[in-house]
Amino acid sequence: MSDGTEQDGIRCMWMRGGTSKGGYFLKQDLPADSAQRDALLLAIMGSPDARQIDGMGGADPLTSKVAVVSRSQRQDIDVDYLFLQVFVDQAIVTDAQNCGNILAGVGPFAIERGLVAATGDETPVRIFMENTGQVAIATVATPGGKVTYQGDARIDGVPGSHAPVPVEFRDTAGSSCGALLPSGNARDVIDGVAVTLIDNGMPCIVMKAADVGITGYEDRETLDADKALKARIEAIRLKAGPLMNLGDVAAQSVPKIMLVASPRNGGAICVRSFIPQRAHATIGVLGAVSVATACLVPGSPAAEVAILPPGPRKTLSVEHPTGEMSCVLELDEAGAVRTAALLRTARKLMDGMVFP
Ligand code: NQM
Repeated sequence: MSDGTEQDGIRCMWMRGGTSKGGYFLKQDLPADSAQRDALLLAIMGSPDARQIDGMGGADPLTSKVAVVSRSQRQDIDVDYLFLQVFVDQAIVTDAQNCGNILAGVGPFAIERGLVAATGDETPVRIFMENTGQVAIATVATPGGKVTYQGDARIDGVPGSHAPVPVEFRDTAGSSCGALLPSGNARDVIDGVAVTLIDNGMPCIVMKAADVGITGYEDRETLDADKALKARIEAIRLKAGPLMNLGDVAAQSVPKIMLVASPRNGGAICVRSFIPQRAHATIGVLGAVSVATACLVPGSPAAEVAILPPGPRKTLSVEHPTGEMSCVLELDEAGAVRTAALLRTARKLMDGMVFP
């Protein structure tokens, strides 16, 4: 730690989960007091510092993430998972959002740490997402009763192939905002821009890219360099916070911003997301579920540009800067999303002690 005191190492596993990366800890290995825990995690990541040079963070919100995992006391649940976003250049650690990418590593981590017993060649792990009180089921490849990270599954944004980790979400509507459409509207207008305020696992503001002066097909670097665009969408975000029951979101990592355009590569929708001040290299998992759900809301800006497949079980390919993410949405009779399923992969990178 920067105060010069020698600290003992803390047991942790570093993993890639989906297109994100971070530290995975057993809850019992971290301080119970959340202020102490957060100070420790800031020191471990090297925050606040734009380069995170004195820590493990990768100078990007996507690589400055933490999973805290414990055996669950809940019925029909194996483990509890708390996600923490450690800001890169501010001394903030927030639990105000889920992360479906880091979630992909929770099942393998739980089995490796002995919290869950492997049940054959595949082990379903039922995970309670403490941030929002919802459940995800991740299926981990466990040939011969042992976790493997090797396999043939490919996800855009990650080189190579790995063992598949299919993840299913249930009842994610209103995870943080209390309702799928927290303002009660399919369409609101903020600063002259038509938006859908939506939360199907991740609070998002969905608007047409063209309405804020871009095509929606730009790469991450171009978007990150566009200061005028960033100022404009941040102003919209700050006004959307109270409408989404999130209050003042100036120091929050939610809501995310989703700029949508017509698909170009045979998908359902094309998205450029901001999380929320930096452009995403791909798209978040629950962010993709939320934006795919917005495409199904009649009258929404997303519905105007989306191309939807027919039927009650829809595979919506969400195009992003480096490929696509396919969300399989199962609808009920009323057309509401009942379950959402996605394919992720994960990989153990390091297992040992980390020094704050
Ligand atoms: O939306 C980034 C990520 C995420 C979150 C972010 C995520 C999700 O790509 O479920 O995965 O939106 O901050 O890891």
